[in-house]
Amino acid sequence: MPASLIQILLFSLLYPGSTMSGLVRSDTEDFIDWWQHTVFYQIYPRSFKDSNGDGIGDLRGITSMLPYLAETGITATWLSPIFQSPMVDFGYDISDYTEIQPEYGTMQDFEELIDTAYDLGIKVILDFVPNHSSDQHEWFKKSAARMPGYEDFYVWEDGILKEDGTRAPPNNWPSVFYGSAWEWHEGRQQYYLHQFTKEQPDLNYRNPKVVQAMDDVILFWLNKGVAGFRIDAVNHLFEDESLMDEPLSGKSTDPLSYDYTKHIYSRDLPEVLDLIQHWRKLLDDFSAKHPQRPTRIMMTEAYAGLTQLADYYEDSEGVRGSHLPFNFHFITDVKGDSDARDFVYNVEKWLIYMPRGHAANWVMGNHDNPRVASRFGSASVDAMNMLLLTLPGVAVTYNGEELGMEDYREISWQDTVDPPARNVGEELYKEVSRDPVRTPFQWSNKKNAGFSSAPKTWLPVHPNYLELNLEAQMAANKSHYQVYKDLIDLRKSAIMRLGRFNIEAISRWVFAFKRSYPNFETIITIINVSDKEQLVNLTEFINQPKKLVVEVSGVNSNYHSGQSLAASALSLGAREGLVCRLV
Ligand SMILES: *[C@@H]1O[C@H](CO)[C@@H](O)[C@H](O)[C@H]1NC(C)=O
Ligand SMILES: *[C@@H]1O[C@H](CO)[C@@H](O)[C@H](O)[C@H]1NC(C)=O
Ligand SMILES: CC(=O)N[C@H]1CO[C@H](CO)[C@@H](O)[C@@H]1O
Ligand SMILES: CC(=O)N[C@H]1CO[C@H](CO)[C@@H](O)[C@@H]1O
Ligand SMILES: [Ca+2]
Ligand SMILES: [Ca+2]
Repeated sequence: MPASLIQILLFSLLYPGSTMSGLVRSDTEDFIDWWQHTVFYQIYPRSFKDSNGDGIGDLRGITSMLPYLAETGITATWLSPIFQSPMVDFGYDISDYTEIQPEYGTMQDFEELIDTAYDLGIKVILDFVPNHSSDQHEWFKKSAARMPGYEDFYVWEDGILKEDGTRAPPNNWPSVFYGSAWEWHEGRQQYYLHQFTKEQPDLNYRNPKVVQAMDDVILFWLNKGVAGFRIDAVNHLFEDESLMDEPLSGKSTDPLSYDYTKHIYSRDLPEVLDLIQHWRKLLDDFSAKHPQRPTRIMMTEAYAGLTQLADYYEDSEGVRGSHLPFNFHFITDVKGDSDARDFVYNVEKWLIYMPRGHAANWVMGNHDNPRVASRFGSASVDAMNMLLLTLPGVAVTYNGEELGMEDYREISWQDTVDPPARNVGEELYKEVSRDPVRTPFQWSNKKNAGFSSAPKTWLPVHPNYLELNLEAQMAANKSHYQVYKDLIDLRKSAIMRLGRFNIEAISRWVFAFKRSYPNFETIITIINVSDKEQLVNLTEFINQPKKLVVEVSGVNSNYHSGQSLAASALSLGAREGLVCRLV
């Protein structure tokens, strides 16, 4: 309804002081740009779709499935790394930032992907991994050989020569993936820093040549038509120049474990913010120069404190940085046994810290963490998608979560490929392995779940694919996929972009939130986060003599869409979520 939309926009211009927490609105932006209210669908390229039968997902596979995204109503996707890589960390170890990994295809395949996506109205975001390259990158080889111009591309140090003539690393910093963060290089006769695997040497951002080289990489891909970047591990970009030992955290007694030290010299340094702001400017300048394409944006990945993440959005001086600093609280701060207060608290705290005029974002999963069905139980899949997709701002979905795919925990040691899992050994690998969340996408009940025609896929397919797959969920009368799609449809309505937001814990186990705006029907989401059924009274929360009508209900719900409910005595099943409309 364009007429009412115009009314709404006028309203927000006329009444700029009205409170709309979590909603994009500032005095300078009188419209909502594409990235402020979109669903970013994360594709893990290795596991999405294999087009040539080698058991590994690839670009042509992705391109062939873009119509699926479009049909689902997805208009933006971010791809985990597709660049040339020895694949020690499955693409997060890049040996050439401007080449496509041959296993995934060619530059022409990539250009076709971008063109197809553009035609389907899908924006493509690439994963940018600036903290480290691969040790096979020519920059690293040149730096190791002290070639002029490259000597200081990486973080090199002599280390400590002990009295007995043996050598030790410069300090006690452990790598994120276990073991010292320093590796001795025979050729150069120095240690180099690697915050992740030893095949991922950290680039030295105190060297302006490195900053320039990475700017060139960003511009290269912008010129290919990408809508922006998701920037990996930003809080690891800088280290304190003193390289002092870090204080012990007391959380682990194993000096090789990442938990052993408090990372005060190797993480979250103030310089990180400067670099984020520098990249923002690069993107803004590019967008200004090429206004025919949508605004180019950055999303940043950092498991960091709220105040830091808020500064990424915009610092205390008002300088803007990341469009969307990932909000991982649904991954890190709520669990299967969290109650309604925990959810309400985690939603509110983000909105409280986020500076005004920015877009909230909610990440429900990624390729590093257990899937929703495994974190909250499979009964929670629909409720968690309702939560994700009806909150204000941006939602981030990891591929397969729309089907409620489950972790495959039974991957054998022989089949395990994830580096941190390989590092800790056969006894402990299951505790840290990220392979279970990276198994191939379950398209159908055919061979390899329709992912590949290969005799063996790079990771095994979850055996539950015979029942749990897209084809079955499309054919069913009701399924996780259809709930997800209904929610995406609902998001298109103006109320979901503009509605003011209010959330409350109704009881210990049930919380509800509403999106409301004058002259629009209010949308209410109600979620029971526990395992029992009970009655709630929503009269006070609704506070209007209106009828509650079901808009979207979950797979196991007794309610169907269009059904009228008594707000004063609403029964919710275990782990049930409901999205309703007040009419
Ligand atoms: C869908 O629902 C109809 C009517 O309720 C029923 O006859 C049909 O068998 C259902 N189909 C599936 C695939 O469950
Ligand atoms: C629900 O709450 C309202 C307002 O507090 C109260 O008037 C009403 O009696 C309650 N209804 C039931 C069925 O408990
Ligand atoms: C969520 C995410 O992208 N995690 C990545 C962070 O960076 C390391 C090293 O590049 C990767 O291994 C993770 O997958
Ligand atoms: C509506 C409601 O509160 N339902 C129940 C959800 O589950 C918990 C614990 O299993 C019950 O205590 C709640 O009553
Ligand atoms: Ca392939
Ligand atoms: Ca670094």
